Amino acid sequence: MASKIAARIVEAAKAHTRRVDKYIGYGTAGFRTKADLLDHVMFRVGVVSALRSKMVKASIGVMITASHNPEEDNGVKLVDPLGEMLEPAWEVLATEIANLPDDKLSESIVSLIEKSNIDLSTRSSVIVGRDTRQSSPALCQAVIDGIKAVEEDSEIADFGIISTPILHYLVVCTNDGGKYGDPTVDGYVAKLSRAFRTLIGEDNKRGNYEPTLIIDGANGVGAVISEKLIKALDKTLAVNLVNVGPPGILNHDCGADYVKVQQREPLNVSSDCGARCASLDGDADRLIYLYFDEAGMFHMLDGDKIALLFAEHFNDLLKKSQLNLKLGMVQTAYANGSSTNYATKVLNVPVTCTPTGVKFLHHAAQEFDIGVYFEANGHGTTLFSENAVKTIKDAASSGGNAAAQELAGFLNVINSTVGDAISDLLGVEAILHSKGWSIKEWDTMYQDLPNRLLKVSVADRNLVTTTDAERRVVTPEGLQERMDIIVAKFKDGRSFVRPSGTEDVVRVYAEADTQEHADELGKEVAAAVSELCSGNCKL
Ligand code: G16
Repeated sequence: MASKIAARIVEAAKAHTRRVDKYIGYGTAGFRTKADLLDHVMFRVGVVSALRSKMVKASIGVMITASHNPEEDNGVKLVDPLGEMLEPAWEVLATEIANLPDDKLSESIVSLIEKSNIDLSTRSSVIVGRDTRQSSPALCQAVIDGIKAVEEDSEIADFGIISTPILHYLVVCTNDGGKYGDPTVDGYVAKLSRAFRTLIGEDNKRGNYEPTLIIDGANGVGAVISEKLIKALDKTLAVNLVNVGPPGILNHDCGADYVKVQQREPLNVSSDCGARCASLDGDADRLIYLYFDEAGMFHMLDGDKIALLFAEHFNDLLKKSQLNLKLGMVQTAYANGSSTNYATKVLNVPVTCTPTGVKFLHHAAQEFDIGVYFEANGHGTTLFSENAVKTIKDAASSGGNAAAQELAGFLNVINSTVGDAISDLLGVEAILHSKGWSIKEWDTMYQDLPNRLLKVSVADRNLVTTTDAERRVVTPEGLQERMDIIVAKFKDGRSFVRPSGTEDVVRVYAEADTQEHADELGKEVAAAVSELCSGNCKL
């Protein structure tokens, strides 16, 4: 049976031959590179997803997206049955299969089926989604061809253009028989908007909170979903949606990554706009807030500020409701030093540091009853343990505990399956409303240490290896020692470097007491990386 399926796959693969011998790895968020290199990878991912589905006897998700990357890139992420990222051992298998020469495919598929004990009689079930990139429909077809090569009548639910978080949501709802929500896009929008409206109640204006918001849709799927959401919110929140297309300019001078890295406003948002703005990224899993003050100065509230807003509010609600649940936070090395200080010293909330990649943060957040995890780039969510969900719901339903009822409301607004810009946005708005805060009051919770992110193009970014949650360099030899000397010159200086898992660059992070010093520190470290890896530095 295994060899029969392998023969079918080899036959179908003739329409998706491996025309490039560039090695393509499973990076921070799946396979990601230039779209025109990905046809054979997509076909093989389709094969892997169908086999994985048979093995786990559940629906698997496949999302075609390169998220924050430019339009010409594309990629694919695989989602396991509980909505979590693909199991690491299968990342390795998928990478092996994606990079095999065509004539080795058969042998490798047979060995995968036999070694993993895959029950071939189970019907494959795969849920597929894609972002708005022009290359996505053809790459999606390659995935579907791969799924069908394994089994012609596989169950394929092709949802077309959806956000990455919606794909995760659909996988969870499909596998749990609809307990988490209705497994449709409308079900997702209805669930979140209903929960938000319940939290806000009758009066959508409170204290200094104004229910008006600009959403920067990054010219991508975030704009598509926001349009649906705006209708469903029914004026509870008045939204002015900008950067809604046309196709081909995804993330161009807009979106969460642009705002975070360039530390400036996106296109079509200006200093006289007078409102707070939420920027989404290309697949709507990241969120960054921004505003201009009375003097016209730009301010950015990134993933750290969002995490602290959630952590502070949940901490407060836990105290008020007298529920004995352990709250914790998870960050990466990119977290601003001030945010970690605020969490540990002011809120007394424990903070775990993991390597970059939401899969690591998600895992670490499961250690707490309520685990708030965010990367500084705006990618994150809050996890509630089974015990937390039960404790909160019990307290809320017994009556008279307003804080527990509010916490219960957040259980429905938050998409715990993965970082979700739309759900996070509604969470932020609900908290600001609850506190009666303007964005400025939120911003003054703590002051960020000035920082700078740089990219260095090098011949081989994998020359750089790291340890200690990416905070120390192991190779190239001598780089960490050079960095230690440079960092010591700057007051409050901190810097680290790591190879990107989504772009062909080495990333450099620097923070110091002033912006000028952070910029200088970043440049000096980038120059050292460039010299030791023979590359060139660019912003
Ligand atoms: C992905 C990952 C994030 C990661 C980001 C950048 O985000 O999901 O966890 O922070 O890539 O990764 P790197 O620095 O390795 O390039 P997205 O939104 O692009 O899918």
